Amino acid sequence: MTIEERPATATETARQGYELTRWERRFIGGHLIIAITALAIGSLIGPLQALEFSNVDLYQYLEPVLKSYYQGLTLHGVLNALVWTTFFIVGFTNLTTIKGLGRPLSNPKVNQVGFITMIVGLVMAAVPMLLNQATVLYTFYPPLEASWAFYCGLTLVVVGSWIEGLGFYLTLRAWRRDNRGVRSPFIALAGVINAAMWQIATLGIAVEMLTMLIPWSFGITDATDPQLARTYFWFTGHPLVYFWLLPAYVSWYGMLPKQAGGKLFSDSLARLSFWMFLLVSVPVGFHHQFVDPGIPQVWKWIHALLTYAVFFPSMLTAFTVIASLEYAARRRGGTGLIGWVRALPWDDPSVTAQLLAGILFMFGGIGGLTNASYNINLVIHNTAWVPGHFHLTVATAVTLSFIGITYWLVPMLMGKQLWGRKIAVAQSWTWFVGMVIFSNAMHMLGLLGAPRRTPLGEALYVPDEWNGHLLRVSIGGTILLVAVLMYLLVMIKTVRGPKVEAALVPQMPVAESLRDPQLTPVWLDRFKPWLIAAGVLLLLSYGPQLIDQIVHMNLNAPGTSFRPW
Ligand code: HAS
Ligand code: CU
Repeated sequence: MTIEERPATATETARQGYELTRWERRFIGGHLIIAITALAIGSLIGPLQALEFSNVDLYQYLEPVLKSYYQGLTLHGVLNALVWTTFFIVGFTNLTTIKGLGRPLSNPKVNQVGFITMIVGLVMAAVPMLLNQATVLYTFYPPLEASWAFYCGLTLVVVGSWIEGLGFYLTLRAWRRDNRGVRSPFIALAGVINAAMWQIATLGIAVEMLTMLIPWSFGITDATDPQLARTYFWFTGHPLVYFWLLPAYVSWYGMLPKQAGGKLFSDSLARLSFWMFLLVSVPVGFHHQFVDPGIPQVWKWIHALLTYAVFFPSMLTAFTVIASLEYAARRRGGTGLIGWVRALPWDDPSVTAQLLAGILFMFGGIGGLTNASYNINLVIHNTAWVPGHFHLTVATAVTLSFIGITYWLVPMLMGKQLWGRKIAVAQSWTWFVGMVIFSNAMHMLGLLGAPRRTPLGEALYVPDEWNGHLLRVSIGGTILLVAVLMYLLVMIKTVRGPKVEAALVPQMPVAESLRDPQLTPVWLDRFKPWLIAAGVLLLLSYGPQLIDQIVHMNLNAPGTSFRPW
């Protein structure tokens, strides 16, 4: 079958011709510097945990800095899962808004204020973490209690991301006013949908912080309710994973096809999947609380069903992105049912990173469905299976994709060339191999009943059958350390490399769609119906149970700090 080509429209060409100003490059770059620094520190701590599983205790040598396994685990989780992701995503959404629309931010001061707020929050949260005053892991469940500065700092990071989100929305609105009747460019629209989803999602954590954790940590209230806090947390905690994932999807739909030499297979399906995420990302939080007492089964069951619904847009994504890739590969001469895969540009580190991220995400997605199945969840909940799952998702689908994006983005922002392309390709493969070993072993350990968040190397109850898997966790973790070091080497060398002439600097890849986006139905370009539907669904799926928990609030976790580590 041949698919008819369509030339880029004049408006598409004009938008893509927009050159970032010096301020814009520095502003986006500022987000990336913080993100990559957080990734570097966070991921260097990861192997300490992985090696601990084989009884290699490197923590003892770091005693002055890291007081315990749990302080390391907190830093690892917060820096990698919260800081690296959030700063990268907000920086990247600045880029997709500006370049997607082909115009500057309408209110750059708003974004500046947002960014500064995020930085202030980050510093406030980092200090107590480093001082062992916030060893509460990245989920900060009470009764574990952190210093007030940790809670206030994280709150400010979220508030800063809201402010930047407002800046994106205002820019899109200004563009729409000037381009009535024109479909919003996909990458810009998708970034703003993610920001909108994030604003709804973080209401849970905002209420948790403001009404529970912050007053509790200041001693204003003398006890708190761990069950209610967990419900607020997962209201935000589940959609948080899609806040991480959707920017990777922006790249998979909106950039990767271009990098592979093709086009986006379906603009409509791409938009539909983003709207579906806006609709069903939030009302699924109870799938993290299947074993929590105090939440009636019927609500757990409703959220289990809705989780199957949120599985659907990822299936759409798998179909559309792979179709786009196949189209690109066949244009490059690829043939065969599967053989076309070889014709993809595997020598391009940015492409390789994202393809490998996508391949592992298929397995992460299958594991997600396992988790979501109410009865099977009882087998894997709180076991090593869960970190096995999220290292395929956030630590690979998302992180390796973001790494792949930086392979063109950092040189582009700096007017340089990527240093060590071959090392960068090898870096992605190293990550892939390390993660296959690590995450498979974690999944197996989980099935055998090994608990998560436990220094198993010290545990006295480890049966012999765990030992092989524990060793593989350490081996996988060590390979991942090598991959991180390779990434940092490539980044540092690139940043320090010489400026090159414009023709050698990578361009931002923006994939056109096969069909003219003007043919995409209008209802896939409108916020209002989707926002209303999302609000109604949220009220129905959380409202009654949340009210019940608030009315029956049980302040049973004492105010005296509970700090075991
Ligand atoms: Fe999850 C726990 C269910 C996706 C992250 N998840 C977690 C935790 C994290 C996390 C961090 O229902 C632990 C939280 C904690 O600390 O307690 N998860 C799901 C489901 C999905 C899912 C149903 N999770 C994610 C994503 C994450 C993430 C994405 C981060 C980014 N998860 C759960 C549940 C739990 C859970 C329960 C609680 C477990 C418990 O008991 O504690 C789905 O969204 C997955 C859908 C994915 C797919 C895959 C589609 C495949 C694609 C790849 C295409 C391939 C390409 C490459 C492009 C259907 C799109 C082609 C390459 C070529 C060469 C051709
Ligand atoms: Cu979830």
